[in-house]
Amino acid sequence: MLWLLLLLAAAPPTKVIHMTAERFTFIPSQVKVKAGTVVEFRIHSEDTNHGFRIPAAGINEVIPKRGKGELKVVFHADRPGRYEFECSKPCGAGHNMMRGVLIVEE
Ligand SMILES: [Cu+2]
Repeated sequence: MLWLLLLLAAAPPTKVIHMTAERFTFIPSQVKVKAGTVVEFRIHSEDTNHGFRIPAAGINEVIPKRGKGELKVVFHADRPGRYEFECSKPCGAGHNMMRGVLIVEE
């Protein structure tokens, strides 16, 4: 049993972020975590397909349209900084404004 406790103690903290995507916004559009956190985004759409891209992290995934489940993306937020994210699937007139930021604090 001791090894299990040690394993749990060593595991980095995970933070689940539930996010909604809809024309033309992410809710929440600003997320703050502490450096060293494993961030697990769970994103569902309220309308059409959207994309979820974090260019600085090389992440680019599709958020399925409403009713078709959610996107799960895991990001190891090891380094402090601002990580902009954006919709990467053309979704209408406001597509280019559909963005947000993950702030990783020291
Ligand atoms: Cu879009």
